Amino acid sequence: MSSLMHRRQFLATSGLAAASLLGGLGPWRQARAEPLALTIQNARYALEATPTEGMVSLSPDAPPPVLRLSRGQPFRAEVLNTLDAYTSMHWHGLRLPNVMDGVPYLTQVPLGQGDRYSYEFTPQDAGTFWYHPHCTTMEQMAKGLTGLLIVEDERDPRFDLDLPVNLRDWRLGEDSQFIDLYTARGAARNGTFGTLMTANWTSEPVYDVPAGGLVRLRLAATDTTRVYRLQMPGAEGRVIAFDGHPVIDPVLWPGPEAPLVLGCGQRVDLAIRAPGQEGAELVLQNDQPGGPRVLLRLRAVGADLGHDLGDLAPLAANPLPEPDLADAEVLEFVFGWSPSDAPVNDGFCGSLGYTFWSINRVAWPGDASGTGPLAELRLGRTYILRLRNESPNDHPIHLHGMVFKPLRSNRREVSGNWVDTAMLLAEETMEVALVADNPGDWAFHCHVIEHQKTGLTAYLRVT
Ligand SMILES: [Cu+2]
Repeated sequence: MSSLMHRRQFLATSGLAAASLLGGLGPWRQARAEPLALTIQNARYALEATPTEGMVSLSPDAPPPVLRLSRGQPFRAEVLNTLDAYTSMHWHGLRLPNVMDGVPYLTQVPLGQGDRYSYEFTPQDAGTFWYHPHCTTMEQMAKGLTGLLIVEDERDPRFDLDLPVNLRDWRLGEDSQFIDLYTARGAARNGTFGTLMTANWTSEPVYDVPAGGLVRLRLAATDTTRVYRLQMPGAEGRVIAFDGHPVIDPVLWPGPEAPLVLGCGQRVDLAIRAPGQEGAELVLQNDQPGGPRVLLRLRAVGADLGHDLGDLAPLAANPLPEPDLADAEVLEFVFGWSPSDAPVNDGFCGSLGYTFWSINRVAWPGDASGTGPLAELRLGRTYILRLRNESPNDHPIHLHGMVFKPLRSNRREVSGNWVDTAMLLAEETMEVALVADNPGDWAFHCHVIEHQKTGLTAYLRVT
């Protein structure tokens, strides 16, 4: 029997056992005072029967742990880099001081081998977020360094099970070892897709959930390339949060007719009532060419708890600044091909060796280039960002440090929920509104990492 079979069977034993597998350290919960030591290091892990060597994680033999913080409680992490490559850590979706944002040259120097950086911030928003490096990003993310970060709130509704899920792919050969992490062909189109799809570093895990119980499924799309089109047919549930923030504009349940589009870096929280009958299953799948592909299964166990979604308290609102649309300035951004004479992006943080993409016709020339901001925003002012994708490819456009609300699109109805990423479909123009309430230089880039690293990167300055 393969180790994969062993792990699947072990995963199936209980939801709690599964949760404890999320990191070699176990899920980490915020205690008092002590800084959390995070050591970026090489790892080895059996994604398939044969262990994959040369992975990147925070322990030698396990996925990066789920970090659980508390809203309003200071968080301190000391990150140590043991890799023979530069790195940094970014806390995706969190609204924090600029100097803690983890973007090389913009907010800190890159960390060489043996370097440390103390990250310290107090989360003001509760919800589902994640962390990943922002230097040598392509290689380190593709090889494993993506983990969930959950901010809890004492007012959170009580679920029978809280299940964080890290959705991502891997590019492995027949021998389960890494193959080329990207191709030029992919980088110039929709990115280079993985060969193995996983949830929590497991192919098609089965999670036991209490029959008739209420489950909070926290889904994070941390893949470098894949835009998910999620479906959970036949489930009784609702979408309660998007990109970490409580849903204020209802989102359709992700069924076969209306897959939920989750771009690279985005999160969605689902509240689900598990089937009452023991053994009954719910399937989370991705709608993709060739037909739906199973990502994970939830299997009801035990006697029917008979809980009711209607009894769940709503999520408490996060303290987000409401845009003043009557007094908004419009800023235009166009995402497309790079000019033919654009230089190749290079620097300490890794180069793919090509330039294909640009924002406002400028290809990001390199992290250390000293390029100025793409736009300067006045602190406290409302802006409408008009985001025009003139390419035939999808671009999940992510802004650091602030969140925004989609207003309208030329292609579809958009939901007016707070997000940190505008999921721009091919040829789509979307307008989003934000209050520039966080001073600093904030990275603004596509989260298809091959696009980010071949020109589709810039930053906005708020003063
Ligand atoms: Cu892109």
